[in-house]
Amino acid sequence: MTTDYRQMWADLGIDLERHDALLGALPPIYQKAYLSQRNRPIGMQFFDFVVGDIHGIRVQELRQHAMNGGKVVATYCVFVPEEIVLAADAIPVGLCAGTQFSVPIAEEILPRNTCALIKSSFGFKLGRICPYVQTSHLIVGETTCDGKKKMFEILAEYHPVHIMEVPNKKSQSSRDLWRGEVAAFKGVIEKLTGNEVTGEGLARATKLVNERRRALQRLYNTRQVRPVPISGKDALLVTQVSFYDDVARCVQQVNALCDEVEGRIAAGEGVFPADAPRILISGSPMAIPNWKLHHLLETAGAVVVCEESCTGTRAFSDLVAENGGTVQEQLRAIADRYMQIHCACFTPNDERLDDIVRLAREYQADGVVHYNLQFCHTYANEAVKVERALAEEGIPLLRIETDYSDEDAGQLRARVDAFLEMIRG
Ligand code: BJ8
Repeated sequence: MTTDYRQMWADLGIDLERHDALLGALPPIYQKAYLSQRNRPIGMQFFDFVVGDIHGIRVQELRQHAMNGGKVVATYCVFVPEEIVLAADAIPVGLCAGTQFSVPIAEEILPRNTCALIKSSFGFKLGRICPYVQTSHLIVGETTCDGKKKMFEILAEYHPVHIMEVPNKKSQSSRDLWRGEVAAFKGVIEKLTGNEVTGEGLARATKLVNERRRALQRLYNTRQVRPVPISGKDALLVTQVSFYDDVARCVQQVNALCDEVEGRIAAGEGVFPADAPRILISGSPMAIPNWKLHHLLETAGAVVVCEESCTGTRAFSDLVAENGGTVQEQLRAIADRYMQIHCACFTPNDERLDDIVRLAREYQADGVVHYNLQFCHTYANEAVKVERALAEEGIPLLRIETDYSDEDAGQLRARVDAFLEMIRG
């Protein structure tokens, strides 16, 4: 890191001592989880660089945008429509919330028996250790789960927050409510930026975000073949980085990576032996730098071939219709696309069960690992139905409930080993 960044971090109000400790902890973890992998695609070098420079150039870009009068809008959930933010010439940035580092800071205020994702995100703000939060002019929260919803109320004491109401059902009245929330969000963003969200702006932003979705879909499709040409860890990292990198640059880098990985497929090259157990992970999102489960599985001889998760297929599966039209028509198309996200906050949520079974088939998964962050009650309860749906199809399931700490590493290792042993028969 250059000294220029230190000045920038200081200007952003970062607690430099804590921040040094955070950045000091990352390289050995990354070395162990990522750089030690063999036969990685060359295209991953860009993503290695992004992680190595995690609070550097990208923060500088956002800060430059802010100094030029632009706005930065931070989010924690794939329900927040980026298209509207981009259409107003603001920059959306998905905040990370995947590290144990910020959890004890959050526990000074939040109850301990809260999901790690909530505590991690809150701790980043409370401890002033995330330059992305500090750069942002607005955090957009949502009502997807009770813990998050109430955390955002407290977060609003420290940072400007807008909360979108995500309904809990997919009935017509819920859809109407959500359309209203999306329309109101346009007003919030216009007020923040002073820019009007026009039909042209929305069409341009929709096309751009769809391009990123298509690029990620393309990457995921390469994981359906055997032997798999890219590790699950690498694919997860690409998705994680896509939340905060510049959208156009991300599209270009992911497509370049796909060119290379598709070349591997044509040459029959894989990163794991063809008979390595293939695992679909389903459940709670894995915000950067949460690589815990992937690392565990892939160092036990399995390969993760897909994530049915908001840091996976739920982030990019559906496109917004690019039909143009009036601002109202486009907002409606945007709202309707986001209502297709099958988060466990919905009841009923049978579409998610169908997705899991379909993805297990498409990705030739030998087993599914249901990943549940401790104290995430929606996913934990929905896992009961996931288990039944998979049992009907004869697909083995392992349910993992964990947090960001390493305290349960030994126990998880034993359970993963036993699961893989069972799959290998
Ligand atoms: S659309 S999955 S990103 S809410 S914070 S629900 S882990 S207890 S993150 Fe999510 Fe949006 Fe849904 Fe996706 Fe559970 Fe924790 Fe709540 Fe969480």
